[in-house]
Amino acid sequence: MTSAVCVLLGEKVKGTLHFEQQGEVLVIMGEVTGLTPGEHGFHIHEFGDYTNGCMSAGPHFNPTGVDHGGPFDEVRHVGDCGNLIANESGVAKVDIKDCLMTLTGEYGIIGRTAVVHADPDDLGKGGHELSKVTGNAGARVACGIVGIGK
Ligand SMILES: [Cu+2]
Ligand SMILES: [Zn+2]
Repeated sequence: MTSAVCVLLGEKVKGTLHFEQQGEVLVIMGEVTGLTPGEHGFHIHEFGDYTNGCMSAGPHFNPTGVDHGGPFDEVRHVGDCGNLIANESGVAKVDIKDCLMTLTGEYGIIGRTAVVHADPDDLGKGGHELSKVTGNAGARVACGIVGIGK
């Protein structure tokens, strides 16, 4: 399996993400619209469960049981993708290359949920009580389950 797809749906925020495994690198490409300009936390959450909307996705995907961090930190959740950056029109181009998460296996994200947040992810460094848990990224404004791609 080398590709996956995710349709993000929220009240205002929408988007499509394409995931491609290129050797050790997982490439995530796509576009998200309807955001407020600026940074928005973006993560893979543990469960592919939408029974109660984005809240059912649970916490960040964290199979190693460590603190929250940024995608380039040594200490991070596998699901920590950092921030999407929306322009003045509320559009964020997604172009992420991650060397930790994969499509399948122990760190596999297929069947889990991608979540976009209302606020910036402080990457664990904000000094807030939630910094080391969620990056204090606020509400879940859109989410979608990562599925097997064509
Ligand atoms: Cu999140
Ligand atoms: Zn995290």
